[in-house]
Amino acid sequence: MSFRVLVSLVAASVLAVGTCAAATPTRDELSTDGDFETIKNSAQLRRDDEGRDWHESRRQSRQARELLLLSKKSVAKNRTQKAMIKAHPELNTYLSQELAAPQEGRFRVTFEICIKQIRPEYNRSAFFFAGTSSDKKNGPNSTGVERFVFLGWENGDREGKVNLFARQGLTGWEERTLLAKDLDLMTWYKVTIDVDTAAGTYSVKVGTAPASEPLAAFATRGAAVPQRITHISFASWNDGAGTFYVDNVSARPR
Ligand SMILES: [Ca+2]
Repeated sequence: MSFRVLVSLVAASVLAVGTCAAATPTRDELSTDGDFETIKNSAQLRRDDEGRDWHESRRQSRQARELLLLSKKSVAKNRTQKAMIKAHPELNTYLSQELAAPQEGRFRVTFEICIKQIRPEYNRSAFFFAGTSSDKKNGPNSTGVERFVFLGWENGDREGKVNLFARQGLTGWEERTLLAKDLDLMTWYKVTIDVDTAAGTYSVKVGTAPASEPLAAFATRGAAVPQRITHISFASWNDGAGTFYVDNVSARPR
C-alpha cells in the first residue's frame, strides 16, 4: 500500500476552528443557507423546496433520509445550528445543494466539519463532493461519473485521530492521497477547496496549513470528468458510514 502525503502536515500546524461565526452572504455567493441558521427543523433541512436549498438528495428510504438532522445543541463549542449526518452501515444519506450557476472555471468552496465517528468496517466516510447530477437518478454526486472533487475521512493510526484524503483520477481506495493526518475527532476544521474546473484540478487546505498541490479530479474509466460543476454534497454511505457535523458552507467564484 502506498499513499502519498502531498503536504507534510503535522496536526499542530492545522489550527482547529475555535468559534463559528455566522457566514455573511454576499452577492457572489453560489450557495445559500451556509450557516444553517434560518432552517427551522430537520424536516425542512431534508426537504427539496422550491428554488435552491439544502436537501437530502439520495432519497434511498425514509429511514435513510432521517439520518440527516438539523443540530441545535452545542457541538465542540459550536452553539449555532448545523447539519448532522448519522452513520448507518446499510444506508446512504446525502446533504446536497445546487449551485447558483454551473461552474466551468475557477471557484472556491469552504466549509467547517466536525467528525464524531468513522465506522471501522470500511474505515471511510464524511465524504464531500463537488460534481453534477448527470445520470438523473439517486441525486447529485451519487455515482462516480458525477464526481469531480472527491474527499473523505478515515480513522488515523491512533485512537481519536482522523485523516483527510482525496481520490484522484482513476485511483482506487488504496491509492488515496492523504491531505491531512492525525486531526482530532470532535473538533471543527475549516476546509478550503479551490477548484479549476477547466483544468480538471483542485487544491485543498485545512485550517491555516498550506494548500495541497493540484489534485486531479476524480475519474471513472471510459467517462469524461464533469466539465460543469452544479452541485455540492456531503455524504455517509452504507460502505462508508460515519457521523459528522457540517457548518458555514460557502461557494464563490474566484
Ligand atoms: Ca451555524
